[in-house]
Amino acid sequence: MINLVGVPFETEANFLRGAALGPAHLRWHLWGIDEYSPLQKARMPSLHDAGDLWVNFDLKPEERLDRIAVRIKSLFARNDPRKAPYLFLGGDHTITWATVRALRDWIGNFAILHLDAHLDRWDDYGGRFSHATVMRRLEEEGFTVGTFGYRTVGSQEYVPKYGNMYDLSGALDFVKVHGKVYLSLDVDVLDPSEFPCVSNPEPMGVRFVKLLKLLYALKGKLLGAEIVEYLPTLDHSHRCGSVGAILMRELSIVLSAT
Ligand SMILES: [Mn+2]
Repeated sequence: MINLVGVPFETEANFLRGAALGPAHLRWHLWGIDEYSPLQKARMPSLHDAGDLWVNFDLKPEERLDRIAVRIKSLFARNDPRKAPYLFLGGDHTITWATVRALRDWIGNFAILHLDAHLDRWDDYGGRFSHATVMRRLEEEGFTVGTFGYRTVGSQEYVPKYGNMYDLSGALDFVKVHGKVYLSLDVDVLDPSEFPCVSNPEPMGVRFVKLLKLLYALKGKLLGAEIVEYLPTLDHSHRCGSVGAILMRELSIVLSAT
């Protein structure tokens, strides 16, 4: 079994909007695909769905995220993340400020495997807490973050100690060095030809099949995971939702093998 939690959160800093609709649409698209994975020769584990964590949109992003973290920890108190890992559905990437701090309070230190077209290491991008600053804030909090698949470096950003531009090579070495990791998966790491429904599309991305191969190699190495930055508002043909649902299925099977 794995635990599923939606975090329908987005700030106003995103170029294109709609990430808050991600959890509802990913659940809906799950109805449209088979539970059996021919790729892993396994069926999706049962999902314990805790629903979505809504918070007052009038609050500042960091206040909303603190409240989300408190609610995540109350879920952990009922369903221990060490017994059945959690899969969080974003929401924009700012949610990681809530998810990983809640998990660290519960299980202690771990590193973050961050797959993304972007470094998310601006100092200020529509404020100190947004999808574009979150990995910098987490490094300031003492987290080790390895970023793989990025294709751009913003004017306030730095190239991280761990990571690789354009492709995912080195990600497994990062995991070997740091032990079990939390996977923070921004779907814009994929090439826009395969997944265009994102806030800030970047060309020269990762092919879906390559991402799946990395996920399969992460069996037994994940403490938890999140899928963020899917924009149903751009998904007029529902092509991204079906890719997202398959990603959920494949990742759930990998997580349940932990
Ligand atoms: Mn991104």
